Amino acid sequence: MIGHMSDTHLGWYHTGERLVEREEDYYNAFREAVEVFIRERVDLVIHSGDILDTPRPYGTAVAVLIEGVRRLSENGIPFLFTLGEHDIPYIAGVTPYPMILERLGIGTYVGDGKPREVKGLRVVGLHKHKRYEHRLLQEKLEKIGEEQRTRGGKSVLVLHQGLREIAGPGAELSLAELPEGFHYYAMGHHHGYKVVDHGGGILSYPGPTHWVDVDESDECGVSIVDLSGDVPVVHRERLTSVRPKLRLRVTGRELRETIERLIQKEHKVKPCLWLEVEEEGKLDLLSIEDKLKERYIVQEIRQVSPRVPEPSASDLAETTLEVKEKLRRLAMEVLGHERNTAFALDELLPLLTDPKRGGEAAEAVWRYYLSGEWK
Ligand SMILES: [Mn+2]
Repeated sequence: MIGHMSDTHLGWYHTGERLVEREEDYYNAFREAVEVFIRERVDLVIHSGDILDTPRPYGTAVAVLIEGVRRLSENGIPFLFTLGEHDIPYIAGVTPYPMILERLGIGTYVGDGKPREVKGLRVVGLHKHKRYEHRLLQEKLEKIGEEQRTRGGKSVLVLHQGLREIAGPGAELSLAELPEGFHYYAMGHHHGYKVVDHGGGILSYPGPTHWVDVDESDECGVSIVDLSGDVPVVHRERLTSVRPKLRLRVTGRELRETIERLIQKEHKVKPCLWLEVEEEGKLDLLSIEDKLKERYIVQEIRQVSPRVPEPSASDLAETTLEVKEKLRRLAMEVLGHERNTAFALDELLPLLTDPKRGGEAAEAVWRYYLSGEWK
């Protein structure tokens, strides 16, 4: 029995000010996941990456991580992990924080492509590879696939990558690029729960232990994977500590009634709230927030024009794709090099547009320069 978790994002923090209450959400979900694994008596735990929310975390995040993994260790449960893009420092040669688990003797890093035997199970994995490292990733996957073909016994492949069949055309890999013959593919990176057949085995994303973005589901959990039969059985455990979230769009006329209804509701934990109000006239957004913040963590209250219809999800996806394509074409014209374009758009641009990570952009450029991939 494997306990499979991913994307715990410990040390999440709000842009600008520190929202301690929200930061705690990720610690609570992680602690609950550890207790679920102990209760379910799993033989080992696999973490598929994005353990931390930032490669430069608060000390609290590292302390919570160590405490949780130590609890597993004290219960005889080995902790195997790989690294996601949120765990990997942009400065080349710097040791990522989660590696401290190895130094303490309570965790085993499996993201280096070297197979390990743990309680009779063969586990091999890779850390997150960036889009401009695609060729390198393919080579490593091929090598892992070749080694696997000559092996018997139960085996698990651990990866932190997006798959086009699951996450859409923007993802780095397709299912066909993954080697066959593993019993279980323990995936991380995609923030949603997914189980599919692959290569004679089962591939699964448990999704995050706590949602991160407004669009993600607040039904989060971990997986208990039963490897005793020929085909693995994935059992889902919902985490009950996860903060509920609510996203509403109302007209100005419905506003008063909506606020009344919202503040009358009792909640065990304050839900996060996003509210859009369709109104032409002036709205006192601050007084709306004042009324709601007793019962909700108000993430955003926004006034929108009633004349602009809400774009459908498919409209949005299409526009986003068009913009992305155009951006890629323009960048190709200027840079004239596919890998440099991929670096600029997929690595550098997200850092430069994220107020929390903007400072890492220069380090990213150095890392890319030193990798020699730009040549
Ligand atoms: Mn993640």
